[in-house]
Amino acid sequence: MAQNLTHKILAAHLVDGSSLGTPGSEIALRIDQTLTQDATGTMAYLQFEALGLDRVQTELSVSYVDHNTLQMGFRNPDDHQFLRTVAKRYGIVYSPPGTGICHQLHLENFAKPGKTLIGSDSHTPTAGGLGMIAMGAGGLSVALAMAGESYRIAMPKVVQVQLTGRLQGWATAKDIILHLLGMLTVKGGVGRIFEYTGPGVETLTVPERATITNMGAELGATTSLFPADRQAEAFLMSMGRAEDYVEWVADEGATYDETIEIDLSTLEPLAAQPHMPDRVVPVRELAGLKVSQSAIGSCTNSSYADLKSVALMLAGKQLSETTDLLVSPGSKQVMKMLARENLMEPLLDAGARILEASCGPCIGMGGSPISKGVSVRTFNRNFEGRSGTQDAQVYLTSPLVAAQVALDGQFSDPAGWGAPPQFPELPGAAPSIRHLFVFPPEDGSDVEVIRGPNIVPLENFQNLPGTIETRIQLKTGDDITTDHILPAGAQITALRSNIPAISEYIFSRVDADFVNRIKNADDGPCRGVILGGDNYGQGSSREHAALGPRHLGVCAVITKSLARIHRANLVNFGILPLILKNPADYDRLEQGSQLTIPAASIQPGGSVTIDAHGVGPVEVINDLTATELAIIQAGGLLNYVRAKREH
Ligand code: MIC
Ligand code: SF4
Repeated sequence: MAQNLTHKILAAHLVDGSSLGTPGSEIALRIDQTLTQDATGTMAYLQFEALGLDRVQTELSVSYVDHNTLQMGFRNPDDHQFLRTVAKRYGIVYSPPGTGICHQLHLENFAKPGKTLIGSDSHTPTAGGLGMIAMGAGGLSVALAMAGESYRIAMPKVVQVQLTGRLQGWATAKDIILHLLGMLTVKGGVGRIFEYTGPGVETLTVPERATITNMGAELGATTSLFPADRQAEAFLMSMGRAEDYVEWVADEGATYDETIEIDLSTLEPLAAQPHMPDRVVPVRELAGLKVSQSAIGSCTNSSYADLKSVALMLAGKQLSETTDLLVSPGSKQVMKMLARENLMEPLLDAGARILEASCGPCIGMGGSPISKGVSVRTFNRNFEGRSGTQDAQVYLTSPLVAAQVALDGQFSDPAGWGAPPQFPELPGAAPSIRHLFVFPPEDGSDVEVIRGPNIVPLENFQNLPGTIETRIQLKTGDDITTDHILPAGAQITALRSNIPAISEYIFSRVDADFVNRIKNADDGPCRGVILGGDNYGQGSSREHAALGPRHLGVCAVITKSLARIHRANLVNFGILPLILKNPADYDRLEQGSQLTIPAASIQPGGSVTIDAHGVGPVEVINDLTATELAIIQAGGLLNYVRAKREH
């Protein structure tokens, strides 16, 4: 039978007894590659160590340092040292701070068509631009994949995104994904994989494709992918990796669960307005809006072609005196290519500030906008407060739009911009930076893993009690992001390897009293439940948004619906994800409502009745598999796997 590309790659990685079955059923996959970044990686490697193996079991595992690169005290440098030594000890490739942003580096140096990758960062699907199944996961899931365990997910629906035509004028790849976000919203991709097909695909280079697969994460999608075709071959050749090319395309006549069509020639420059990536409008509608800052880069739009087109636009011009321009290149390779073609000079001369090749302003590590400032960013997220300035207004656009508004100091109608710069071709042979990665020795058994004071040992969690007696400690609205649960920013993110310390910030921007309240609850092992709305936990893969609440004593989250990675993180740390059978019960329950949850009666996929004191019975369902339920009952995945491995 004719297969789509998603099914082909998944089928080649199915672990015994598992079948592609129907959407929603559980599949277990062999994982070829893993990646971590520093902010989630320290925990992932502590968890890997706890499994007691001598070496990673994957074909390739890479540890990138790109989030916490600021060194304003011992914490981040200590983390880097831990990551460097732990990588050498267990057979992991180490990418030092400043080398680049994990997704850009992985695409350029390690991604391979037809392979599977999981990464402890939600934008891991970026590598789907090169024809692989690349998924974001919590750090513990990545640790288990490094230990050779299969990765279990609910089989997603496969959505065909049929592209026809060719981008025109100032429209770019970014506008394709912004268009989809406007159409489908941040919940539209949940339980789905987006597979791009059709004649429009051939017109897009791998870096353009990667911009689209990167931001598929904002749709809530499991992942997105493009075929590995002539464009993929050209990209790999340019990267000096021609030998990694294998053709991976869908069969002729393949079928899909759903289809969306986009005529590329009809797209125009778009912008996502504050504070959600799906609040998309045409740029022309924003004409006249003053812009105080423009920021180009992040894992979404920091490729050679992205920055070259900006350099060409800025050549011989100067920024508006009221607009700052920050440029974060994706990798040192990108910087070398720009330098080689004398393209750094136009950026510098125009007045741009060139930052390190790291996440930087995208995660509030410097580059915060002025109070109430309008910041136009080529990034993928514009959640409130994420820039570090609580009342800043962040718009997401393509690099071309971000460069134009930096020149003009305001938005204007692209119809008046004249001819767009030509889209840059990939260089025939890009200068390599391979020697900057630290490759591990064959045998790392005598390498000492160095742990500074910022590396705090893992905590042991108890089993789930049979009956949970506790109260709702917080009631939240819809679309709560992991940035709401645990904010980013230099001060907080530096505590990622110290759970007791970082837990002090859980929900700090939503309800400053939350931590106090839950700490003072005298409810025994379960100190509280969170009541959420729709799409709870969307955004980042940071498992700290589950681990922190667990440390504080949260034992269940009751919502209308949950985002995929966060749901998995809750399971990994033994927090019960329960779903209201009747969404209207959300309105009946209040913060402070006392609950009795008969946890021992919960069956996989079944329903139970919670006694909400003073409110009455509330029915909740779950979509847990038998294994997931057993994991939660054991107090989390680490307990579960250790017990299994001992038998
Ligand atoms: C993000 O973009 O929010 C991050 C920071 O890259 C996160 C990971 C993290 O919180 O460490 C992500 O997207 O998973
Ligand atoms: Fe880094 Fe931003 Fe990409 Fe997250 S979204 S990996 S913080 S550049």
